[in-house]
Amino acid sequence: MPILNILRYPDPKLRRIAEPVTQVDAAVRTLVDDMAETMYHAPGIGLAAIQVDVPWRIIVVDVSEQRNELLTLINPRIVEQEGAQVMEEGCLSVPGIFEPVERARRILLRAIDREGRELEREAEGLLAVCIAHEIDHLDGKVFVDYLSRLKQNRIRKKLDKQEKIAM
Ligand code: GNR
Ligand code: NI
Repeated sequence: MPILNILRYPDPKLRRIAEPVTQVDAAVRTLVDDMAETMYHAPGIGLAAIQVDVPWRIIVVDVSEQRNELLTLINPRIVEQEGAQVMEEGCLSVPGIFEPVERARRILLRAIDREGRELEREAEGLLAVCIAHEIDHLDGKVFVDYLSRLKQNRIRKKLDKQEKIAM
């Protein structure tokens, strides 16, 4: 299975709003499998389809230490949230940058799984942060949007420099 290319901030394609999945068919399952492989290979704890240039509402997440608790969430939505927590976030689309972001401490989530079944679950801590980070991607948002203008400009300059070294 192929490792997919991950778009890099500030690519305007990361700003698209992903479309709901209407049917969990073979094409969706193949994408899910390729996304999981790409996430584990990176390595990362989550990946949104938007990051691999597919504007569908699909995310994969695995925050387990053993890397064996894959969550596939299709059309995910947060239906309840409470509390607040600040965590240092990173993003595969913003390599090498880590900054604190405040999000809900606990969320209640509804989604469709890889088999097309409705699921509802609670998440807190890192899992809640990661799911919120991925759902943001589906809405065209990147974690750096929560940082000050000054930090955003510094990040853009740093990534530009990295890009030039890589070429
Ligand atoms: O790998 C990732 N680590 C991470 C750490 C803290 C908060 C969020 C994340 S998600 C990120 C992978 C990614 O970019 N998903 O979109
Ligand atoms: Ni990300």
